[in-house]
Amino acid sequence: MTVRVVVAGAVYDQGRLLAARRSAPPELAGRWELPGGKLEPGESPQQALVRELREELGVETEPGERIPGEWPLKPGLVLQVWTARVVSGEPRPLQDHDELRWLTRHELDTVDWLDQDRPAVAEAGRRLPDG
Ligand code: 9L3
Ligand code: MG
Repeated sequence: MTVRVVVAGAVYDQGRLLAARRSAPPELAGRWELPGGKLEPGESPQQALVRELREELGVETEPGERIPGEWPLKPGLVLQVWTARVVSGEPRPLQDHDELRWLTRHELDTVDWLDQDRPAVAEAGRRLPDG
């Protein structure tokens, strides 16, 4: 079976991590995630991430490093996470999300993350300042 990659962004700004609340599909609505989506054929993970964050949040971003690890989503689909920073624009929930929050390290547990994102969020949180 070909495994497709979903790439998500650990988007940092001023010592905080961006969390996005899904509005779709119904079974995921209300849960929080690191924003992103599926690689299109021929795209690198970084290209896909930049495109997804542009489509979903209306911002231009610069990908950084990959957060080590790969997390299964469902059969044939795995999650990879890259750090990113916003280089222009202010993130807004344009599609698939209805709320965004910037969380400090101490606030990471205040939203109901998708189960599948939790290990990646924990790893991403280690890169936040102690504050
Ligand atoms: N998914 C899980 N965690 C994430 C992302 C971006 C996506 N951080 C799951 C939700 C969907 C699938 O991957 O089942 C495809 O995501 P999308 O293209 O609907 O964002
Ligand atoms: Mg998406």
